[in-house]
Amino acid sequence: MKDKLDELRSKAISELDSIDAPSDLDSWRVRYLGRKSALTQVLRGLATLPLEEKRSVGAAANELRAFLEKSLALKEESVRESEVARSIERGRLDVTLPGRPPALGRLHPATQMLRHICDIFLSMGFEVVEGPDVEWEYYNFDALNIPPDHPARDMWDTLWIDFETEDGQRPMLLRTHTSPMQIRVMESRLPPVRVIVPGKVYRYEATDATHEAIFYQIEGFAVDRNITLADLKGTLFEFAKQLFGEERKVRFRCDYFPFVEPGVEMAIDCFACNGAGCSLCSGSGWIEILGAGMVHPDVLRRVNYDPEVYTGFAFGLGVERMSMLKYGIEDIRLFYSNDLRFLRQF
Ligand code: FA5
Repeated sequence: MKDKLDELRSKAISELDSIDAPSDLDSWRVRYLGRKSALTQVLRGLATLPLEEKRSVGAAANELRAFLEKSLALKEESVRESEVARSIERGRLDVTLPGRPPALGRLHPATQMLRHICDIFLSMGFEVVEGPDVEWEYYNFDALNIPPDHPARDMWDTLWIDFETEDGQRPMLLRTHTSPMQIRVMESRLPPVRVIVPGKVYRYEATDATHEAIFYQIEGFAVDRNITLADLKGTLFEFAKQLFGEERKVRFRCDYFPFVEPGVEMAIDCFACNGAGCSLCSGSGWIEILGAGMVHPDVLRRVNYDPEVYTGFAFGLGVERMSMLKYGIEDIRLFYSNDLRFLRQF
């Protein structure tokens, strides 16, 4: 058996030496190391040999296998090198050509806007906090003065999670807004708080040019002694100036959200028509950009903040909508349709 292995070794090596094309290396590998090769047959047949012979033949066959594998690897390398050398000689490979630049990715336009808005509020002393996308009904609704059966629940078309408690309730959902984080943050710390919460929100609604089912919001709120509506207006006015430019006018009007009192909506004058009225602003001259208000005393009481001592403001804005306004994007669905012609513009 030993002689047979020696013979195999010298035959394999002399054939390997004579190879100079990569395709021949593959057939050599099949012939000498493949499943049907003589060496593999020897290794498979070890079990039938007497113990002594099994040991010595096994060791020799394994050593030969390792030797052939190593020789093949060395040969592959030298064949590759001589291929390159031949290509250079023939002038087919020009090593002086500049390399191909690797394709660089970039931040998604929604992420860019999200970071930009966070930076504006960070510069005003706000802190960034994040919260869960899968939320309890309590935080998304009840704690925000929206009990079951309250008609305000219709303002947020909800995706409920298929999870049932022992008493048959289904209290888990995908958050419809970032406002639940008002409660979570206030529950976990004492005033003063000044926080912004960027994150994804989910709504069970049909998409159109201005509505997505999954989009980003940024919540902001501040609670302390003596915070007034003037602080809310001042903060949001400064934000709009930094994002949209000095020349934009801002308008506050009453609006309804159950967790603020009073509630307001903020609009900027339409940048397309400068307030004259056009199709973008539906002829009104104004474009609504966010909802806001003074934190409702019942919300403060629920987290054990004394509304006689502390007051606060809160606001919530849609990130993609801000990009649409700033860059004149006409359809929100462009953000998530993965069209590189759109994405590469940012
Ligand atoms: C809210 O979600 C309130 N939580 C905002 C709030 C916070 C009010 C704190 C008061 C105090 P609303 O549903 O209007 O409100 O959404 C807020 C913003 O999200 C809107 O102004 C808009 O910019 C954006 N938005 C709403 N629905 C969509 C949608 N389907 N697609 C994209 N953006 C949306």
